Amino acid sequence: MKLLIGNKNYSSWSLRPWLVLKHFDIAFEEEMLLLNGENWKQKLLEATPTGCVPVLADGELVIAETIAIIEYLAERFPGKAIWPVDISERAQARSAAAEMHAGFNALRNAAPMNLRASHPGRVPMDTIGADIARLETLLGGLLEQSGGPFLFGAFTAADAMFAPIAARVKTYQIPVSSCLGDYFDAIFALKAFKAWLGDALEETWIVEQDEIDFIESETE
Ligand SMILES: N[C@@H](CCC(=O)N[C@@H](CS)C(=O)NCC(=O)O)C(=O)O
Repeated sequence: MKLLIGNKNYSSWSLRPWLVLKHFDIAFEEEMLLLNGENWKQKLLEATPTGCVPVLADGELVIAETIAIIEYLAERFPGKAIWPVDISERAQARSAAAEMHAGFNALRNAAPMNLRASHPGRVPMDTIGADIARLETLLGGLLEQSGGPFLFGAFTAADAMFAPIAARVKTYQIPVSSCLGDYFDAIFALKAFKAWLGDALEETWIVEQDEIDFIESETE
């Protein structure tokens, strides 16, 4: 099984299935396709069905789209509890994951994942305030229900879906409640997340469109 991923510093979508594979101890190879450099988009289009990462290859089968990859892993490894075991919790987990996949656009656009950067206060709260409020309600409600440290107690794919939010909150020092702060700390403390972070911090590539200076210059 091979996962095609983007630069670890920036590729928030790649992080999600990578965390699932790593945390649940599923054997896989990884191959990085850079999101920068000469003809990077052309190379991505040639190597993937959608011109985007992540992509999972399992033998002849090629799966694009983060949610589809995670669902495939959950079905391929049914003993791993990638989603919560309880049917109601599983539905809640999938609902949260789908909401993350389809939404939070203001936060995603204004505050791209950039693990090695520190840009406290650079993201205007009037731009991302509604998304943060929704995260407080959604994640806060699930954490209250489970008692933490993860959304459904133990780490599941739902937490993998929100891991890049933890990264964004840290990079831009976005104010959140202590409940969400503790949750994001738990993600940062996860062995699999630390492994990704360690690799990301060693990268030196710049993906200009994911840098806050570039985003600010575009919105002026
Ligand atoms: N809907 C896709 C989104 C994937 C995505 O946007 N990946 C980014 C990297 S994090 C990408 O490939 N960007 C290249 C581009 O959009 O040209 C998914 O869920 O996997």
